[in-house]
Amino acid sequence: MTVIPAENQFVLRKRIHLKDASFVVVPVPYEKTTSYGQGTKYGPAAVIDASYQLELWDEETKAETWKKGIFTTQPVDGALAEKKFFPYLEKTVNALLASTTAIPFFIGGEHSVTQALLPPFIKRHKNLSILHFDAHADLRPSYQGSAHSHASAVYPASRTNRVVQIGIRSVGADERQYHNAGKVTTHLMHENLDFRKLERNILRELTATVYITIDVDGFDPAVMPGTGTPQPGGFMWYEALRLFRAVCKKKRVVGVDLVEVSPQKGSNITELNAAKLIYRLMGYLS
Ligand SMILES: [Mn+2]
Repeated sequence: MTVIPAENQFVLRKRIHLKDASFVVVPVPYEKTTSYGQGTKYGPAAVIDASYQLELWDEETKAETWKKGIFTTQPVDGALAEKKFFPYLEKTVNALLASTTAIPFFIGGEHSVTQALLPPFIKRHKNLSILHFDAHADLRPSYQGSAHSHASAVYPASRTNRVVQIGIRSVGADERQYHNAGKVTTHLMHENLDFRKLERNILRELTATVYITIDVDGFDPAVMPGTGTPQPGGFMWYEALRLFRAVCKKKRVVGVDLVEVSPQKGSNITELNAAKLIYRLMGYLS
């Protein structure tokens, strides 16, 4: 696979070479199984577009993170049928990891894409654990007839790897048996409002090498209103950033995905906040 740069690079419109990049952004505009609000296939383009509104100097990390090199690839082909898409995406990620040591940031798209993003990381990193930030447990073996559902995002990985869930405030009767069971530790939101304690717990539970999957609905809808299946009472901005900063500083984070941004008419809060979050995480990892 040759990695082709997108016309529009994240944060900077200027093109760079992949070999000079510390981070690689991969747009994944896939949407097939959304069950409520639609539009997440427009998420990646909206987030990249919003990234041009960010200041290049980040006020918290006090760094111009773009100087570390952020390479953005062309979007993957999200129009493929479900059966073809998942093997294709997994192959693409495998090829990407073979061609660069830059840390990938995948922008979805619906959360099901994580099913194809994770196996190449699991294969490469022994004892990888997954930090799963989400309102929903996403542990159903299948949902509405599809094993590749947004409601099944972390089920396959949870069979083999440790999954630590935070922000969770919606668990189905049919997935109850999978939360806080096997390799899954679920921190229900309402039981974990002491965020310092939560930070200590997740740092203990995660292994040394971590993949972070961020469903933006893990945030409170006030922070990320544009998403398909919102839930009340999520993380506020600084509460979440503190946890992410701790994980980025104390663990080896090898990959990140941010999914379920669904641009809304008349509001660009979600895509702007998502872009800022990605840039901030890159700053933590610099
Ligand atoms: Mn969710």
